Amino acid sequence: MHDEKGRTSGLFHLHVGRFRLAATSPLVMGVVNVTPDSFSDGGRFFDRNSALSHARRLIEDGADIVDIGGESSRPGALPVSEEEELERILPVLRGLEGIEKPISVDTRRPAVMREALKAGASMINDIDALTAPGALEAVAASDCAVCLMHKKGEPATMQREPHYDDVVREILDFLKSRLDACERAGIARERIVIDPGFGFGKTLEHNLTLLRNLSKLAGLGTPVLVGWSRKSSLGRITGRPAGERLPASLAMALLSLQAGATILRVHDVKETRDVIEVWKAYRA
Ligand code: 9MG
Repeated sequence: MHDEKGRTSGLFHLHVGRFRLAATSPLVMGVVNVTPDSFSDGGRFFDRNSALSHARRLIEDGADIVDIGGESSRPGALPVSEEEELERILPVLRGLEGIEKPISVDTRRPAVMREALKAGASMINDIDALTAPGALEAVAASDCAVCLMHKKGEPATMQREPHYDDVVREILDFLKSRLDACERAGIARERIVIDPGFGFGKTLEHNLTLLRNLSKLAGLGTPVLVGWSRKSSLGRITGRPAGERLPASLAMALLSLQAGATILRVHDVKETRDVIEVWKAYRA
């Protein structure tokens, strides 16, 4: 982890259900979208078998955590029903039962959280940072890890001229208040990671300002997860479509590590692992 000056402060321990991730090295979270409309993989893993083989492939490639999502949160995406979300993710979770890596579920619905945890998930990745009524309780009642992400607005409209007076201050204050809410709900710090939510109600400039100030988030003393992989900000910078954003994603992975990120949420696990090795060699 990094302190507020960006210095490495050694081991961090993350308590993820039955797993303990003690890392001297950053972690990779591999993405499995079980959605027909994901911006970055065009819904290629929508059916159960493709999602399962993709999840296994990510683990072979070196993912430390696999994140499964049944509702797209790309800009412009509309919500799906709770039933639909459960129908998408539960068969995948059941198919991964017994796998020796923690499985995270990307959801903001407390009922989905509870079912996913019963079906073997060890982590909840919540783009709403447990603000839905009952979400704190659903996580507190288990021993799963949780990712608290900042987002401004709703996916359907969040990229329509987002505005902040001070983007870094607002996001720090929001994440601090969610950490306090977790503490009051009895969710131990060792179970929590925080995330500035790149691209969630943020312009390219907001994202870059946050990246330059990531060490301030890391200074909260909780591992920082970031997701830049294939995002539209990278398209804004390079002019390339989602399928051609791997080099830009890897560049952002390296910059994020240098700025204090400890978990990288990515589509391209094998390539990202190489970035981590390069960064570690440089730091050594
Ligand atoms: C679901 N999802 C899409 N992008 C994400 C990001 O940047 N962070 C987290 N935690 N989840 C994300």
